[in-house]
Amino acid sequence: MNDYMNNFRLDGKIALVTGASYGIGFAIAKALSAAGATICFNDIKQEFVDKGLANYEQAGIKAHGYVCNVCDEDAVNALVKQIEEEVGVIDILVNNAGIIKRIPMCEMTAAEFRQVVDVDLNAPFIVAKAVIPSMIKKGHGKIINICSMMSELGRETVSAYAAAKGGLKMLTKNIASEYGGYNIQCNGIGPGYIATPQTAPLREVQPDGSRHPFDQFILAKTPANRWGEATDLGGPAVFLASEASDFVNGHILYVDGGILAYIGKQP
Ligand code: NAP
Ligand code: GCO
Repeated sequence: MNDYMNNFRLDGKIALVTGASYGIGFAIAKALSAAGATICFNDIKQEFVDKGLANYEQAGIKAHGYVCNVCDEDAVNALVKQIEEEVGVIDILVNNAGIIKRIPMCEMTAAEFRQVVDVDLNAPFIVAKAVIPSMIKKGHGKIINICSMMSELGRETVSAYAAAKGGLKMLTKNIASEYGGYNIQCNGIGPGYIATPQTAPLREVQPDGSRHPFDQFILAKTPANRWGEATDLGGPAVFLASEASDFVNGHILYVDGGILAYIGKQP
């Protein structure tokens, strides 16, 4: 293999991808595995972890699955300790686990707002805080936070999610600033609109067989004129997890088909 391309390899590296039984996390984990990484992932329930393990096995990947709610700091610290004992020190963290609640702000309860922020912002803080000390000892580390279009833009009904993902963008920059000197690079990936269970409600075929209005809206806003696939995120994740990006720090890499660059197709 061309020696330069070895910079994109992850052989010997251990990756923790949170919430990666399916969806974007699963696609990113598959790509990291294809580049040589050993995959660890978690989900909230054993049932989902088991389904995830089956998905990885079907993809020919021997992953390590754990039950852990990323909002629970004690559980996260125990998870990282268990991974270090059973698999090894985590070289790559992908903070992927996330939820969204689509509720008009004035109808959203404070508890619902806090729940979204807890998973989408507080948890990435908790998990990053748990893995950084060992990364410092090891002399390197990669942290990739899964941000969003809503790290830059707002829209109706996603106030909590946008606040959390906007905060996650700045947490990414702050981790990069605070720990870059330890050879830890912290960057974000900002997916556009990706076809996963999380966005399924936005793509439901209408009773008359037409596309969901939001589906049509996104196609008009996307130069690529398509929804993203979770697999579109694999290459960017491998790049940010690899030595090829050792001088990239505090950057949010938008993988959005051009949405953020485009005013939108004229109706
Ligand atoms: P998804 O299909 O809803 O999957 C989310 C995953 O996170 C699930 O495996 C879920 O586990 C897990 N999770 C949720 N809360 C958790 C918790 N407290 N502890 C542990 N795991 C938890 O979402 P996705 O579309 O793959 O999105 C993944 C990430 O990308 C999220 O951060 C999302 O905000 C972000 N994102 C998505 C899009 C998109 O268009 N899809 C675009 C930009 C950013 P359970 O199955 O147990 O709930
Ligand atoms: C929504 C969508 C988006 C995507 C993604 C876009 O309701 O607007 O769920 O928020 O999930 O975050 O980048």
